Amino acid sequence: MSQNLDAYWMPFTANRQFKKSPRLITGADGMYFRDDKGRQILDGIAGLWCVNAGHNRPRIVKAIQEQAAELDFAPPFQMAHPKAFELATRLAEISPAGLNKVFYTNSGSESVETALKMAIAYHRVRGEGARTRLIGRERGYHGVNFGGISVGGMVGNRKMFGTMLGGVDHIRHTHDPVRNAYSVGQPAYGAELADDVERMVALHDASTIAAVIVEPVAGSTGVLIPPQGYLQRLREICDKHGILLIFDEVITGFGRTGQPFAAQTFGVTPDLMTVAKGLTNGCVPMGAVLAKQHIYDTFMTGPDHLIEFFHGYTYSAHPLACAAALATLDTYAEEGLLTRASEMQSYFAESLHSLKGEPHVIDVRNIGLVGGVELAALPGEPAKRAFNVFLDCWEQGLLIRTTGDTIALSPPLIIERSHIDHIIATLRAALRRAA
Ligand code: PXG
Ligand code: PLP
Repeated sequence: MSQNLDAYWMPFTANRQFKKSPRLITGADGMYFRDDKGRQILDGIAGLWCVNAGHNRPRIVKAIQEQAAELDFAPPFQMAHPKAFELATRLAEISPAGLNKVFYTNSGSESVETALKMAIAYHRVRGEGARTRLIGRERGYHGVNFGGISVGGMVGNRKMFGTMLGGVDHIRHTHDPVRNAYSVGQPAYGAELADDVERMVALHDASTIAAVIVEPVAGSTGVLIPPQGYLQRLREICDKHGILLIFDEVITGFGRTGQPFAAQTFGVTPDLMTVAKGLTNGCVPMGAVLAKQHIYDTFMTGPDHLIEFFHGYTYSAHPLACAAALATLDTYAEEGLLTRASEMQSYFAESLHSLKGEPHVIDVRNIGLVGGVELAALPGEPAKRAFNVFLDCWEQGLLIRTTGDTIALSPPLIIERSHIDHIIATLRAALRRAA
């Protein structure tokens, strides 16, 4: 290895372990990565839950190349370029009913910050400026910026960073391995956990609460599927108290759960929805917040030469990202990818659940083309067993993801049955080898 690995401080990475034995990806195509040794690696996680149409899709590559040659950048403040509007219209068309205003960001983390700020500002513009509290959920992941880690609920992402945002509280998570282990699809037990929002209201009063933010399916924290009726109940309670409901669909968006968005899969529409990742098939960084018409309208007051919402990014609606996103939506539409997970999910679920009974496996969870396999932790060494399985799979030419002792699978939506067979066989063998 001649390359100098010293200067790059890698994100969310065990830097020292990596630099001792680097895993370098040098190319990709369809379901596969290629590494620096020329090996083909089956991508079991769509890059990082983002390459939903598979890698290096020609239509998207071409759109980015052409856009780069035509318009490199256009300032997004007081200016725009046509593709920004075209994309917003296209996004509104596939989004849950009523979510028809699109605000652009560059990542999931920025989408979360944007949605939280929108929620607080919305109430203020309406004359309820005391509604500033934000309610998140234990084990939530909402990116890494200060708002996101404040409403998030993963201790490792929070404990190092001081006091974060004030005025934030959390409802309990829904993971219940005692009652729900090995559920296929939505678990039966736990809808009542949504009543925690009522407890928040009893404690803080609804007049101080701006919004509740949850992932419809929690991904990063270990694939937690919402119990039957849970999201419906959250919706009802938020409505009752005038609290905005934000769905963070950064992972679940763009077909992961079987419909374009999890809101549609579960039949519950939020007031604000954050997306990123699959929006551009992971090709160019981009995120967005989708808002209901009435939220947008609320801001459209005052003299019309004044800015209504003091927020935005230099790279909001970046031309390269818009071009990539439009070509991505074309690819999804042409190949029926936004509903393909609903066709593949029963085969995927059956294969995944066949891991029950393998060494160390204590739970298997699934929805659409998302799978979680939870392992018993090595005594005194949390996360190590799953990480060892990850390393073993990599050696065998399969990329998976681990969080704590849960293995997460979220393959590209172009996956075929033969790939599923290969993923499960490789994982099974790795589990049998694992200490
Ligand atoms: N919200 C949710 C629900 C996410 O899953 C973000 C926000 C932040 O997006 P950005 O683009 O700022 O990373 C995410 C990101 C994992 C993993 O292995 C998941 C994410 C990021 C990194 C790792 O589960 N999700
Ligand atoms: N920091 C400084 C000094 C800036 O001037 C800007 C943008 O103009 C930013 C941060 C924010 O950068 P971005 O808009 O890319 O998020």
